[in-house]
Amino acid sequence: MKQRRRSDSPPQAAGTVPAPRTLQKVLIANRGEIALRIVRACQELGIRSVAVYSDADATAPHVREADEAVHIGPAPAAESYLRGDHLIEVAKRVGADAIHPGYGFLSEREWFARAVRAAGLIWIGPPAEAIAAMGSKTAARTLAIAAGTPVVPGTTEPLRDAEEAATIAARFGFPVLLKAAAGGGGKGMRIVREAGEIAGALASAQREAKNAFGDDAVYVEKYIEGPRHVEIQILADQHGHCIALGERECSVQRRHQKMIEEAPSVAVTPDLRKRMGEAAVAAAKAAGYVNAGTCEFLLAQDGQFYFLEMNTRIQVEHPVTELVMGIDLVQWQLRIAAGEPLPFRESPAPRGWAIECRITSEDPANGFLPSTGRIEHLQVPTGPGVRWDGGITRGSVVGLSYDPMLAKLIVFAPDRASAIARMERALRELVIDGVETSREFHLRMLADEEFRRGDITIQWLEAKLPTLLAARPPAETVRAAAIAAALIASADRGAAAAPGQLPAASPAASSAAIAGANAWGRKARVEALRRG
Ligand code: MV4
Repeated sequence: MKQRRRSDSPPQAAGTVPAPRTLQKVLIANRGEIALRIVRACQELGIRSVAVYSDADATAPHVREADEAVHIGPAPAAESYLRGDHLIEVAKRVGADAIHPGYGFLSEREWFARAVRAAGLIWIGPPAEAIAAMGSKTAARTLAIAAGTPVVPGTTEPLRDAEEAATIAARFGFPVLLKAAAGGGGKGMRIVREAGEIAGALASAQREAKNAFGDDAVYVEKYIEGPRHVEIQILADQHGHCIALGERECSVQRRHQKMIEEAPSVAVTPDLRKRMGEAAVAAAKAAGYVNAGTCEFLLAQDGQFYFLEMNTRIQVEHPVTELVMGIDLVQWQLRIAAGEPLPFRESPAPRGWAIECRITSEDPANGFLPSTGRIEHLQVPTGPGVRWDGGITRGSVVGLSYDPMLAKLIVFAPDRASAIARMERALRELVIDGVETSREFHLRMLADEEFRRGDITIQWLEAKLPTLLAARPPAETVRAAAIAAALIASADRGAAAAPGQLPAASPAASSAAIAGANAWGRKARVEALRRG
């Protein structure tokens, strides 16, 4: 077990806000950009941070920036970041008094929250009971109904058979949606548009639910056509105060993976924000919620909103809320866990506009296949209103062991149009060489007229995909490709390079360096070919 300690980091640097006294040292049971985000929050509060890392992450930014780092095992998450028992042991050994789980991995495992508490450590998240209450979709629905939070018309009891399913569907009217009670992420979901389809749909939904969750319970909801996905951020302290922090518009998604998020939503008026906020707070209070959490809603075309589920963790897209609300959510997770009361009783109004693009190592031109490799070059966008929450540096190796999200690019501007312009500028500044990324695809989405009008639903991206992929590459990509193609052609013809302009000594080596070994050159050739 390797352990590193930094000597240049005093427990509390001058000028920082005093650390909540009960939190002196936090173990971060995560990796990548969110682990680094939590390290930064700890530093600003004068709290010591302990990173953990697998074989694949020994030189990762979250490891480098934390005060201490502990090696926890091989690359596969099941043998490292998911080893809850081991992580608790490590926390005890290094003298941490708390564990922050980030998102994904162990963040929503009820047993882990319980085990952390049982070990005498502070869990920086909601109570295990609240995680459990929101873990089952039908239990969450029952809880929301009791709290007066609107849910989609439907049932809360598992269906017994196809006959019962048909009777209930007829009552709510087609189309209906069959959903797995233990579900999430769209698994075990079937749209049923007419009575004849229901028996087959029920059987396949039950089979899929059984395989995915070990539980074949399936229930019925009215199917909402063409809604937006709008979620409400909440913060709840240990003293019974819970506030809503406005909405995030998360409709731009593909296969349940969000690609762009923004705050506020073009579809949410101050009155709707107030009603959705109250609905989210009521559901959270009914679950005994403490810490940061998010209620997911469908916002239908007629303006009705329906509670779907609650995410009992900090979410990937939390920065857009931080920017428009002027609140550091991760700092507040730490302060709440330390017992500090929330300083406000009323929901603040959002100010300005924030947009986030999830930069992934996926190749949109190739069915979003994960792309692997070494980051050979990285130029991070900067300048007014730009924030980069990233987990990579030059030299990082992107493999297949973890999620393909490399970083989040977030912008903040006075209004939506200027936020879009700022994001386009920032995406153009961004250079990632070595793996394929979603960068250019993000530029294509932002250029779309419907997106620019805010005219988006949860179906928008998947419906637009063929058009977006067929679109001409952006002008600056074509220009770069043309220049690269000219250089390559020149080198291929054996022309002598001007001194200092090409990386290698001989024309043949130059050609190889640009065309083969250099991923940028390769990409340029592809772009140049695509033009022709
Ligand atoms: C729905 C729905 C339409 N009507 N429920 C997808 C995953 C799960 N969290 C809930 N989901 C949906 N539930 C009714 N009654 C449409 C979806 C849905 C969806 C919701 C949020 C974000 C993206 C989505 C993509 C496809 C379907």
